[in-house]
Amino acid sequence: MAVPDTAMREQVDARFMAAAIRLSRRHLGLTATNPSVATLIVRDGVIVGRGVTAMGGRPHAETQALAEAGELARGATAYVTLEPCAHHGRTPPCAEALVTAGVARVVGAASDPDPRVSGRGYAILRAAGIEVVENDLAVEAADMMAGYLIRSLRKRPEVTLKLAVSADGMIGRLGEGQVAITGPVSRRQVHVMRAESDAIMVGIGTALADDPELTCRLPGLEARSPSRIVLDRGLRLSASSKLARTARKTPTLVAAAADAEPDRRAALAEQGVGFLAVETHDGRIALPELLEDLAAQGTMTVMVEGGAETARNFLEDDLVDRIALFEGPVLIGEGGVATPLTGGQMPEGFLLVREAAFGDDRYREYVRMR
Ligand code: AOF
Ligand code: ZN
Repeated sequence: MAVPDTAMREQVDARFMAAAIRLSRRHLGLTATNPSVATLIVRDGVIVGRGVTAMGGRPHAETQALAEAGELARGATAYVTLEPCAHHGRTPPCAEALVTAGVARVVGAASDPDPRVSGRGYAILRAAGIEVVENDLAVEAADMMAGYLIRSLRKRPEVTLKLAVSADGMIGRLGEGQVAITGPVSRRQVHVMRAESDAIMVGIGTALADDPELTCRLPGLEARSPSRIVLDRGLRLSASSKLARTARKTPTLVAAAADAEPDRRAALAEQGVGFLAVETHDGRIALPELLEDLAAQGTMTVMVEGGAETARNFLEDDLVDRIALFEGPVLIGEGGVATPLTGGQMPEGFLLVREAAFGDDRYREYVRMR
């Protein structure tokens, strides 16, 4: 085969890296505190090995892809969505595994901020004479593993604010439980987002008004429901709520003041509900400290699902990294609860990164530029 010129080679690399990034999506929400990484081993334009970080974080993607490729890895190109690790964990470093397998070329996307890796992974490869290309589709890969990167660099989880807004800018109706704003396609999309998150969070107002389940109920993905966290400083959640009654199946955690309502706490604990002791500032939960605690416990991604007050608190504290905006065609009218976005506008510094039509709804996703 003729040696492709540089532009051609870059195109081929970008195509395989895009495929690797798509593959890495498969285990989002299942690998904490490890990122979901993917590896493709490509030989003469054919994929001969593929791997995604396993559930729970090990084995790493490279090990699995190399095992699948076997002898075909010798002389091949490896596409890795994250710099290969350089540290000894439960297995030897992936960078060494790539060297041992005789890979000729490694194309990497995101760099690994983990101090045990950070540049060392690529250095091991280069020292062994492997050709290394860094930062291929780095932005796309970083977007996919934003939770891992934000937890590593900022010591808190990535926060995604999910909003369903009506055509007249409302997110619900006062005093009413769940009001249908978006259609079935959006609903399924929200369930996928839940499956890909490490935790879902709501305020006690929403928990009381809606009595929600906050699980992933897509056929086949039910087991991927993440922990549900209720911001409930004064411990008002009832032991007969769905969140409490299903706590043994899908973890429910209540973020409450340590001394709140001991009787109610005992009743909830009996149902299997867990507790997160929180500090309060000016009568409300100190969100930065809570997020710090969650990150320390391993949480990389949190999806905030409501309601308006909770959303406003996260926005005011500048703790939102991503906004997932679902806009439905319905009108709420009288008694509507307005969107927490001031003037219906996206806050400053958010960039539109994705747009889609979900049935009659319009979806737009924004990422905070730092
Ligand atoms: C890779 N390939 O698929 C992933 C990597 O606890 P350990 O030993 O599994 O190490 C966790 C670190 O491994 C994590 O912080 C990150 O640096 C790296 N993740 N590395 O080579 C993978 N998931
Ligand atoms: Zn590794």
